[in-house]
Amino acid sequence: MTPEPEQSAAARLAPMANAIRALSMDAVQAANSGHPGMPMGMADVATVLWSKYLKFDPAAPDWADRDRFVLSAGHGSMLIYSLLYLSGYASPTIDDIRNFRQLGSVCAGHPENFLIPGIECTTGPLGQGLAMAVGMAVAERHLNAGYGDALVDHNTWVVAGDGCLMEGVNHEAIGLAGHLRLGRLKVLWDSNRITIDGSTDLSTCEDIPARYRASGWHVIECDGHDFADIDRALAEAKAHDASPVLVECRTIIGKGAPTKQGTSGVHGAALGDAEVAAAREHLVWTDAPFVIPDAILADWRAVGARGAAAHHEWQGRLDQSSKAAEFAARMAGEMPATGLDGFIAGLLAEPKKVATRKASEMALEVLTVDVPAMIGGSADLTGSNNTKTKATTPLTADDYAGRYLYYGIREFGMACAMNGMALHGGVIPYGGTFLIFSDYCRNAVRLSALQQTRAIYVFTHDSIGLGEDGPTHQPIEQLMSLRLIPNLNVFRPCDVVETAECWALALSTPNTPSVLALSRQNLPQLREEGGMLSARGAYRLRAARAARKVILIATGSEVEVAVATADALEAEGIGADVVSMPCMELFEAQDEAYKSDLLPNLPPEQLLRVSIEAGATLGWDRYTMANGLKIGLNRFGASAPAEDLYAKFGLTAEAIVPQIKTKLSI
Ligand SMILES: Cc1ncc(C[n+]2csc(CCOP(=O)(O)OP(=O)(O)O)c2C)c(N)n1
Ligand SMILES: [Mg+2]
Repeated sequence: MTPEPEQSAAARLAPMANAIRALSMDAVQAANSGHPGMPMGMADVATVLWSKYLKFDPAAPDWADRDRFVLSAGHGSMLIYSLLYLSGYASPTIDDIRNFRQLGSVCAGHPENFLIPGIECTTGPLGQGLAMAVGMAVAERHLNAGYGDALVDHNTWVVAGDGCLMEGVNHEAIGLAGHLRLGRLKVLWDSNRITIDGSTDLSTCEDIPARYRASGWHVIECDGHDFADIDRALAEAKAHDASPVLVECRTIIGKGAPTKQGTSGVHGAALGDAEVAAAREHLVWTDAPFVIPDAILADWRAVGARGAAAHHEWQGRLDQSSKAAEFAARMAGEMPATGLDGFIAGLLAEPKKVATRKASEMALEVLTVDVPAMIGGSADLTGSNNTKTKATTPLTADDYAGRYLYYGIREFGMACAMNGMALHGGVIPYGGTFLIFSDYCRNAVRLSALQQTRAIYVFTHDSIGLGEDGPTHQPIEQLMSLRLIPNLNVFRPCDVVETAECWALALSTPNTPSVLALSRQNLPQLREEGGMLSARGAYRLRAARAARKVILIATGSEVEVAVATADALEAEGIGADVVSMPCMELFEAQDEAYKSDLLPNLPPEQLLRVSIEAGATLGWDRYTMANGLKIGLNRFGASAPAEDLYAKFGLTAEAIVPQIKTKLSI
């Protein structure tokens, strides 16, 4: 094909870009809410990218070898909605765009991956889109190492704004990407030097290209409104795959809005009727809102049709491949059979007293052999999180086939990358840090839940039981606060058997992320029977022997305390059930009959409910009820051996029994 002369390319591309501008300003105007500046400013760059460089097929948004396009600057959602509609995806429709930001429209305020198949990830929390793209690029290289260029050979393109580059997580993300030499990652920086408060001069004088270069990136610059220059920059970006690439696209925010462009006024407010009319004149756009002239739409649809051939050829290669079935199963996220049942049977025959972090490692030794999709890692706490197994050799720039990522001390970057990997598909990421530092990556954990990814967080050192490191390292409120996040399963297993069960459960929910809160200290094996009891979320570990007066409900390391408390009560003729509750979310999902059998609805003087968990007690009343007893810790811990701390803070049978007797008026 002979290249199109520059002049005619620009003549074709300019109206296509203006279609994005028109849709964006009209949708924001109709909603009287939204962000026109970013899509109008990046319309020219996006048009060149989509019409020439991005590999995609609107008829198959889930085609495994498509390029990934991440709109990290998620407030500019009208950019991606416009691109998807114009290039011919089934969703969104023009009516969805008309109803931008309204109830029922898939065109939500920010792009949501669960509403539109062509949206790779949910963005809006600045910085995380780019950081997720790092994970997507990792997954791509890893799968390429396993399945070759014939099946996996695509780029991850990102549009990021000044805000995405300013967020702290950007440092973590680009450091990791540079170190891993992720040459398939191409970031297009919407360098308009404007944020909400005004010029970026107000808050930064950073030399961003120098920072990227120092992190191992290749940096290219272009005029983001000169089609030929954009084309040159993107050609270079695509060709360069020795390292990740940053393309600084110098743009004017709100380009096309004659009096407001270049100012922070176009960032996040409707332009207003007068400015929209002036922009129409300026852009020579005579059509009514939401009407795209046939010729321009045809050019866009031709762009959309471009990828069908590549998709078809790829399908042919897949059909010929001896690994076709395996690849399809991997991309579908199917779980193979594992040897976990046998492992648990071994534990029942020969009980083990180990920390649950160690128990997790034991389960992982089995799982990572049987589930090749699992990619482990830790934010520099590998030896403490016990996340590395024999099967998971390091994933490095020199060996993308590896399955263990040394994330460095980058908790947020790690969690974002895990989301990106899970969203890419074909891999199941798990990663570790201390539970206390879950706060460092909390918003990414939240996005795992919102985006319905199977990311598995291994959060060890889950209470004051970690001991001597003291209150800075001892989580108090983290456990309960993670339970506040919808669609997140928080597991806190009490022993080696429950830990294995919780791992199996975490792997079994492709649309729900999991947290495994694990102990540093050794815990006795309390489970004597199999049966995957953790799947119920809570179950009766021990039934009362004497007449039942008390139900002790505990999680994790405090189940041992509950058992000791029950023993002491039974010795005095007070019957006590012990309920282990490794996962509140799964228990909540049980039917009423199961719930009320486990926790009968009786007044406390007949049946006292007691919760025992070494953390914030707020929320436990859900199970103890108003007049129950909540044993926990509503203050910071202290630096001392674990046993001394449990004694000091009253997390012992000796301290708990008298309180129960008082409550029972015994
Ligand atoms: C983590 C986070 N903090 C704050 C915001 C609110 N916010 C949305 S856009 C924006 C400014 C972004 O500036 P830039 O990326 O340059 O976008 P532009 O104004 O150029 O469109 C801010 C602060 C956010 N979405 N996410
Ligand atoms: Mg900006």
